[in-house]
Amino acid sequence: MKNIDSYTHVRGESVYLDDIPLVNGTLFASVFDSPVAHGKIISLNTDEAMSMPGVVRIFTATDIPGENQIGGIIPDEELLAGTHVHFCGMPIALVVATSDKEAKAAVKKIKAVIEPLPIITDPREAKEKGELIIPPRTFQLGDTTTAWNQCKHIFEGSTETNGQEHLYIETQGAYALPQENGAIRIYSSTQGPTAVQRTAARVLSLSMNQIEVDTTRLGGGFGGKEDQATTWGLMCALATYHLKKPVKYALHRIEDMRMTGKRHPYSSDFKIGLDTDYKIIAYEATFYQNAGAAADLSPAVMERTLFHCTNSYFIPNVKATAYSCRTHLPPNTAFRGFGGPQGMFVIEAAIAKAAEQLQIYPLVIQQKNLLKTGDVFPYGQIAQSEANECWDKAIKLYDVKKLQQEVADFNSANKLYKRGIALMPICFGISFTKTMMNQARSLVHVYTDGSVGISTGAVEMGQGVNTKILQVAAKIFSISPDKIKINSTNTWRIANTSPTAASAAADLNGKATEIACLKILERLKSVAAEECILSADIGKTEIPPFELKEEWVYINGEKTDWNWNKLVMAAYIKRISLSELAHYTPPGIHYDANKEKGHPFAYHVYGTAITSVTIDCLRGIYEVDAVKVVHDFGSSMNTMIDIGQCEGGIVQGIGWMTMEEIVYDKEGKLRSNALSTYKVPDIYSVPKEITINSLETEKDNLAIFRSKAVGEPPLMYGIGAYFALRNAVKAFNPAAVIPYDAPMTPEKVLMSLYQTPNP
Ligand code: MTE
Ligand code: LUZ
Ligand code: MOS
Repeated sequence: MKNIDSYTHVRGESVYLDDIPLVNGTLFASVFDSPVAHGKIISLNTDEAMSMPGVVRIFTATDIPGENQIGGIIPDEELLAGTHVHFCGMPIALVVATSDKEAKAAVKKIKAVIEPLPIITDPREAKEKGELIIPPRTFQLGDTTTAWNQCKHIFEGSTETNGQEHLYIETQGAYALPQENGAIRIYSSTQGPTAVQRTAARVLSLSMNQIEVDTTRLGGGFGGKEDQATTWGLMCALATYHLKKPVKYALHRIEDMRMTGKRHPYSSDFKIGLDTDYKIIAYEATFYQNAGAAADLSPAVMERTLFHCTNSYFIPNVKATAYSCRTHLPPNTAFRGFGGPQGMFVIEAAIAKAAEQLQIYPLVIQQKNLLKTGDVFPYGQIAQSEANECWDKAIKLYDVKKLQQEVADFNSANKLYKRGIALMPICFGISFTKTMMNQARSLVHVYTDGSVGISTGAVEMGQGVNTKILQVAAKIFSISPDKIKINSTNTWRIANTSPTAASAAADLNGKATEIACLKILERLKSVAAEECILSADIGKTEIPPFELKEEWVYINGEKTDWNWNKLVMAAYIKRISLSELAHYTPPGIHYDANKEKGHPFAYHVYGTAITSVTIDCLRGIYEVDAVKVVHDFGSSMNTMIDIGQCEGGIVQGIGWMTMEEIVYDKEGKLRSNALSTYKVPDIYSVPKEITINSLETEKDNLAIFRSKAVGEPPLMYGIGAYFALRNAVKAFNPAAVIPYDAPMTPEKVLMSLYQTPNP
């Protein structure tokens, strides 16, 4: 089945925020944001801006009727700066004008005098100064202190991973409209409509039932709109609240890049110990997360780093500590993988370092230590592992021995081009790590003409969740997909939603939809039983075996003259409800943050990727030749969508690991603030080949129709590209000492190629 949005996407008819027709009298907003990273606001002069053409009003923190507070996990973030600014790009004032152009022109005329205060951009420095968002957390298994004695080989090192700009095609934005009795409707490009609603209520001192948030779809979110779409919804709502006028704000790309947070950069230390046959006996890691100036989702991201710090390996003695460090950068936020990739990079670096020193292929260590079913994760959950199955299938299917030989042959035959290859196994836990968030609701209406309308808490952002939800209903009802419509995500129809995140939207909302459809189906079946029994004139006591198949009722395997539409109408005439609101929460998940033990994930997703690259040893530039994957889809519901998610995730992961380089200067100013200075993968830099094969497993899991979640895990295959590049550089310059510092940009490749050992 095709993605249900493909038709309107191709025709340019799909509705995004900017496609919503504007109501007469709509005003436009634009934010004046802090030009410095840390300081005390001495004065703010808006006089000249106010006198600019078209300007209606300028709002500051004092205009906020409720709490000036948008922090989701910790209340530590103002909507508009009150007395101090904490990052370059922090909103200070909101200009509202009759056009977007006029609003932006007026912003330029605002003058702020800000007394500078010391700026921290480095997470380790923040930690030294005690600037932590939350107290540190430690995950522990076994006892590393005694385990080091059993290790034959011990290696230590440090790593750096940089941030990543989300670069959703549709920038952040919202459109707020006044409703009767002071209510406000907000169209928001958000992954979390309820977060926008809840925070708007807090900031405007309204109750949640007065705020309606509606989202048709996003032009991408990738985590960047899980929490940080809220700000822009609130800016519009604040202006609408005061002016009683519709207000729209869709950010310019440069505003978006400057003012919003990104993937968290991490600086980390590792220590790894192996025995003589390369079993990893002990592993210690310390993570310094660059949280930025406010908590945002950082505590949860930090937690997932700890959950994934051993990737898909079983290690009997583990100690991992993470610090969430407050710096003067825009608050960093969710980004596909949510801290998991940052944790996994460190263990892969530790393994690569061990392999380098021991002069063996890293895959020897990787393979030896893969998780088996029954192994325990450092956080106490027992693995139901597919790691070995994926790995073994990849090794066989793609003939890794031959691939290695080809690389070796190429490298001995070529002086100025070198190839590298690396394997990357992944393991990703599916569920929000905050157990409470794992709940969803679905509202299903069957109309008297047989058509079906569905609303859930899931937000469509290109990942195909609406198609999957539609498939669930089509399968349960056994009706044609074109009888079903998925409606916009709306807080008045579905309340208290979790954001569409953690790759769990199809599972949670799909399951709720399944439950709702089954309940309606049950009622329809009893109508069918009664009606068919009557018409077939069978004794009323026994109900013959019957089923609904492709819109027709079958009795004893024989087609009747009752179809779906007739059945629906009969139910309606009998005054039987054709609507259902169902609730789903996955069973069996729990977590005790005091002990740092529990069963936080409904299940894990596994896979293995083989990445090969070629570098140009004169220029330092490179190409990714191939990424060959065996991925654990469970029993895929939609192969096209799932492969699309893999391809997109892989390219995004490779971008993070190789070319996307966020640069903040010492003053906390974003230097890579446009697409001319921040390079993302384009069509020329995507791998020349991406092959995805599936490990189709029918094993029991808690996924919808056993199709495992697919949204985030493939991103982590991209880590393989970093290590493949290192291996290629080593083939040219075996003496190079290359720091584990991602991204591996062409510049860094070039420097390492011609690096000479210190005299
Ligand atoms: N795919 C597209 N096309 N656009 C997106 O914004 N976001 C990713 C992933 N795939 C994203 C995407 C992220 S970060 C998540 S958490 C999941 O989709 C969310 O959707 P799901 O729960 O339905 O998988
Ligand atoms: N968001 C969240 C997430 O709030 N909790 C999570 O565990 C999570 N995991 C992945 C992506 N987003
Ligand atoms: Mo995805 S980072 O969970 O939005």
